[in-house]
Order: sequence, then structure tokens, then C-alpha cells
Amino acid sequence: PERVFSGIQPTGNLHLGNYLGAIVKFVALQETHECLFCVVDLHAITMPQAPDELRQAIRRIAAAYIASGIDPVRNIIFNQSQVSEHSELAWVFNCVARMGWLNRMTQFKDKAGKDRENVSIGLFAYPTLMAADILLYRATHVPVGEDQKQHVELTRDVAQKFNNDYSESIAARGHTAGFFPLPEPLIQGPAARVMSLRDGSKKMSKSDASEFSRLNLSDDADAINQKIRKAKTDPEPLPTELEGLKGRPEAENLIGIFSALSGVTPEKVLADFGGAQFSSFKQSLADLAIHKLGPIGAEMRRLEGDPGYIDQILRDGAVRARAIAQPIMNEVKDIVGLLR
Ligand code: AQP
Repeated sequence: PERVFSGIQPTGNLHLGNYLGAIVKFVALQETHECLFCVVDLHAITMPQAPDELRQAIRRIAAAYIASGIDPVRNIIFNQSQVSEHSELAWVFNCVARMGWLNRMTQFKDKAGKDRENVSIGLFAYPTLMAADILLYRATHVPVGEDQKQHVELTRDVAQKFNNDYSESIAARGHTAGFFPLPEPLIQGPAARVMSLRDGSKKMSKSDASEFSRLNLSDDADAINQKIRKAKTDPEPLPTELEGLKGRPEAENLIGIFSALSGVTPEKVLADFGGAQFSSFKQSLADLAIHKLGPIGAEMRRLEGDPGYIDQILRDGAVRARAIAQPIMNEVKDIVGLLR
């Protein structure tokens, strides 16, 4: 059976890239799949976090899920650290994955920068924990933004190597096609990679120093208007066809955002706005963003005002997640030869 797993780190403000690259897809998948949506707090502490802020940020991601339309009854919404099997399986995977695989991860290279000797071991091992998150539920589909593709591929490599390394033990327990599935990344649509509003060659990111580089889910109408008005563009009017966006990354990004928010294809957006100056297009884009994001931000603020409600959803979600995870982790222990 198909099962969806994905997660978001409780670090900083959720931005339009997280929303369009991930959350919008979660909302659609709940119609067709059994889904687990996780707040990956153990991933967050691979970088320093202030404890009180981390607690708030965990609640904020849960609030964002719910405010965006993810139903906490039909789906499992929970935070990673409440299901200790994530850490247990991650350890087993640290012993399956190879140093060379992790050394090739571009996210690690970007985040570690030049000071490799001083980053946490957790930051290096981030992808094996992510593999554990997904495979602990034997999930088959992982909706993520383009930037996470390499980590999902590593998850497939871990699953395959585990299946090979323990093939006899796995077969002896009656699994004829390996123990873990090789999960598929789901990366599609015009917003699989939303770029910075200040620089069309950089992805929109929580850690960008400039607030003007991103739209946050919590931004009010004034902030959205200002940020879109100041978004970097080039001096040419908009083209009428897709080819005309080549070599114009900022224009391409804004058209992609419009398309993703409106559900209209990029071709149609250009058919409507081609030939127009950026100023008029930007006004329509700002109106659209305010119309789509405004109610989500308002609902997030309402939910964050009721932490008891959020905490209860996360506790219930953890109980339901563990009911799936525990038997799988027990089988992993048996396969590996860990006595229980
Ligand atoms: N710019 C983006 N376009 C499309 N999808 C994106 N995602 C992130 N940025 C973009 C997707 O959002 C999901 C959650 O991401 P995350 O919380 O795990 O962290 P991240 O990718 O580290 O987010 P940031 O904003 O990019 O943080 P920093 O600045 O710390 O690197 C994932 O599915 C991701 O693909």
C-alpha cells in the first residue's frame, strides 16, 4: 500500500517556498493517501536553537499544517522527538550508510561552509535521520521541494543497502521483496523550487539574512505588498511565451509563483500578462498572495493562541505514529540481530 511521509523543520519563519514546495502538496495528497506529516524537531537541533523558541516553532509548524487545510484527524500530525523510534532507526542507518555518501550531500556542504571542523555531527548525519523518518513507516512517497531530492535519493540508497546487507535475515522472516520500499520523491509543479525575491539564482530560504528575499506565511498585507513591489526584476516587459523567460530568472520565478498560487499554468499567466510592465503584474501578484496567504496567517495566529489544543494534537499524532513505527522497528531489531 502507498503511504506518504514528509516533514518540515521548526526553524525560523515558514515561507512561500515551504508552502508551495511542500505544504500545498500535502493538502492535495491527503485526499488520496494515508499521510504522516511530521514536525522534524530533531533535525532542527542540528543547528543551535534557543529552547523556548524551538518549542514555539514546533507549535507554529503544526499550526501552519492545520491552518493550510491538513486535517489532523484523517492524517497523522506529530513531532519527531515524541516517537523515539526515529532516533533508534537513525542509529542503525548510521551503521548502514557510508561516509562517502554523506560527504557528497550538497546541503551539508552549503550549511557547513568552510568551518567543517566545527559543525555538529548531527548536521553531517542529517540525511540518515531523514532516511529513518521515511522508512520507519515504510513510506512509499515523499512530497518535497527540489532541494530535498538528493536526500530522498540517499534514503533509497540506504533502503537498498539495508535490504542487501540483511537479505538472508529478511528473507528468513518471510519478506520476499526486501524489507524497506524504495520511496519516490514527489517533486512537481511550477513551484518545486521557489527562488529568492532578491536574487533569482538563490532559493528562497529561512536563513537568508534579507527579509525582503521571502514572503512569510505570517506576513500581513502591507508586508506582502512591499516585498513584491521591491522584488528584483529586469527592465523588459513580460514575454508572451515561456521561451521568453529564458535567462530571466527573476521574471520566471514571479510567473511560477503566480501560477502556483492561482492554479493557472505558466503559459496562461503569460498569455494574460505578456507585454505588460512588471509594476502592473506585481500588483496582481500581491493581491493574489494576500488573498491566498492572508487567511492562513490569521488562522495560524488563532491556533498559536491555543497551545493546549496544538499540544494535544501532537500527542495524539505521536501515539498513532508510534503504533505504525514500533512493530517496524521491532522487526528491524530482529533482522539485524538485536535481542529484545
Ligand atoms: N525555496 C523553496 N522552494 C520549494 N520548496 C522549498 N522547500 C524549502 N525551500 C524551498 C521545501 O520545504 C520543505 C521544508 O523544508 P525544511 O524546513 O526541511 O528546511 P529547508 O529546506 O532547510 O528550508 P529552508 O527555508 O531552505 O531553510 P534553510 O534556510 O535553513 O536552508 C522541504 O520539502 C523543502 O524541499
